[in-house]
Amino acid sequence: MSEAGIRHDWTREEVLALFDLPFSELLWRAHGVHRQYHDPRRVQLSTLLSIKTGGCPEDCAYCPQSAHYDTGLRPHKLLDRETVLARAEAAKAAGATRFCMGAAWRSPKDRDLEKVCELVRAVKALGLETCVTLGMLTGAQAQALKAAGLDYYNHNLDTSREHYAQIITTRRYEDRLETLAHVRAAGIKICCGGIVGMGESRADRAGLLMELANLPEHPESVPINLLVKVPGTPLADAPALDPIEFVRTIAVARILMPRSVVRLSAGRENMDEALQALCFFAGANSIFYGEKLLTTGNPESGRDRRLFERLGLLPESAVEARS
Ligand code: SAM
Ligand code: DTB
Ligand code: SF4
Repeated sequence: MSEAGIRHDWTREEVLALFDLPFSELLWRAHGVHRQYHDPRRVQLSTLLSIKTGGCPEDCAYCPQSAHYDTGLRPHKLLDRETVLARAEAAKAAGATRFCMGAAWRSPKDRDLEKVCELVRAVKALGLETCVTLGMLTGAQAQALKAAGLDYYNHNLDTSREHYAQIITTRRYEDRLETLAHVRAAGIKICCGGIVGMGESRADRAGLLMELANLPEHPESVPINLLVKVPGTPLADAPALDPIEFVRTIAVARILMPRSVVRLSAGRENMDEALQALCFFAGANSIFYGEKLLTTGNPESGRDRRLFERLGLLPESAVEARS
């Protein structure tokens, strides 16, 4: 069903025309959409934990966890329940409303999925929203996660259809879309976005956002990651993305997916606070919060809290997140 202002038929030309707008014009439009659909003062906070690290058989060129590259990462097997719960409690105490658990799998084995379902139940019982990212899922696996009470599944398209083969050769774009369809059919909310700064063109950035906006339903959560360049990965020396172009990407995502929560995701350690402020103005209303992403660094929580104070932003509280 379509709703006024919500479209699923964007062409790449239309999306590129938004990217091509004078910067202030683009920001003005994006902020207008943002105010129409969201309280511009509110920011949602998600904390990440890598529950299974490294040794992944996939060859994603950006990823420090791929077994194809030597990044000096210390791998570990699936963490136990106590360890995960302690981290979730700490995230809640620091003010996060959602706890996102990531595993470096191509797809989970059913035995592992059962263990993740237990983790989901336990984290949810703390009063946190739950999100997991485990790679490709079957329909039955998505239903099992739903039965465990999972709120969100993260599965990114990562880049445009055309650029995809430059980044990953061990799975297809269609595989990603199929998993997203299983997650949707199971009634789990979708967290799906991508990475910029991987040497892609503006047409690729437009292509990624077009694919996201033209999904049958917009993802509830859209993470926009700026590549974290990890030594040892093929993209370690990717050319830096112009920060203004990053803000444009956030603004276009906001215009294309008005109701979605757009997350200013990986890469904030390399952004100054004025740039982050511009991203919030352009329509970002969520961040990854806490000292670590999955394996790389993220700004310290106290610093983020001070930034919110300086900008007059209000983190969403746990009570609101559940209502
Ligand atoms: N293995 C699962 C998968 O790929 O679906 C889940 C974990 S994977 C690490 C989750 C997402 O993290 C990837 O889809 C990618 O968008 C993001 N990511 C990984 N490495 C990154 C990096 N160096 N910079 C920015 N984002 C990254
Ligand atoms: C997403 O879009 N970004 C997060 C989360 N979903 C799983 C991961 C970012 C990972 C950055 C590199 C690392 O820390 O390993
Ligand atoms: Fe594996 Fe996910 Fe990293 Fe790709 S992004 S190598 S699938 S952990």
